[in-house]
Amino acid sequence: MTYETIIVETRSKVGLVTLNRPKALNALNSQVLGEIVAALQAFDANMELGAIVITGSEKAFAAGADIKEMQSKSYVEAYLEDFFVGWEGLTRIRKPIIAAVSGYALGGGCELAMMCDFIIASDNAKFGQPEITLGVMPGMGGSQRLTRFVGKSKAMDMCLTGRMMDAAEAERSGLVSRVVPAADLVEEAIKAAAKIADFSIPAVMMTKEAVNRSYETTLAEGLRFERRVFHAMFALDDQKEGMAAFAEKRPASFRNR
Ligand code: CO8
Repeated sequence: MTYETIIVETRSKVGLVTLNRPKALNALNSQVLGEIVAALQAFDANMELGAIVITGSEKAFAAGADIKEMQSKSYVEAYLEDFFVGWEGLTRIRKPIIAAVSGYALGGGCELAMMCDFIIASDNAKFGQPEITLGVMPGMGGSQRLTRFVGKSKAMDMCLTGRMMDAAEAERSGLVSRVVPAADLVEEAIKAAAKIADFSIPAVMMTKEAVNRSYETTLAEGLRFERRVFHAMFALDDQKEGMAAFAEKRPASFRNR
């Protein structure tokens, strides 16, 4: 598949998607949606790869859903096409996805970052849900995910005032896992992804599934799920190798089985 709005590359065992609509600050239109989901599905199916990074430009990860594309949509059109439901494809990717965010991550851009498994931000990153300033509200998960990540008070503040959160506040609030200098962002994210990709791919995928389950269920059910998946891991060759390597004081060599 050829892509027009994103750049798709691999770096060793890491798949890298770079949003590439610089004139529109990487605004997310339906073409971007289709291309990102297709690229991620291809990475997910490629067993040479163990983790994925999504990034934008230094000025903008993504300045939101494409306002010009949606401004004249009617309610019936939005409803019938179930506008934006396609982004759920991203949440079905089973390998870990890191969002490497520099500059603006606004509206759908912030929501895209939150659909990833964790966010590494550059020190110039700015997160926001400014939809209220356009007469609407978040539509790609912001009212739900932001609230779970930073708590009700901050999520209400962000969604109701439309103010932006800088990288330091985002790290303090738990929205991002780490903040790095802007110049190092992509390399740091790739380094983190490469570290993940060197572990056992099935163990990594099961771990992602278990952590995500914590957002979908009760603590008791989540703990039960974790224990069952943990038991299942004893069927992996990689569990035998990882534990033998520890006991033999040597690095593990995972076979991804
Ligand atoms: N959509 C379309 N075009 C955009 C967007 C966007 N979200 N953001 C920026 N652009 C375009 C601008 O129109 C401009 O294009 P042009 O040169 O043709 O005029 C170009 O990108 C550069 O932008 P600016 O000149 O505005 O750049 P500045 O550096 O002055 O400002 C900002 C940068 C502050 C990021 C500013 O561009 C801005 O405020 N952008 C809009 C941010 C925003 O409101 N985002 C939320 C959009 S709504 C959304 O994401 C969720 C909708 C969910 C709906 C779900 C329905 C089911």
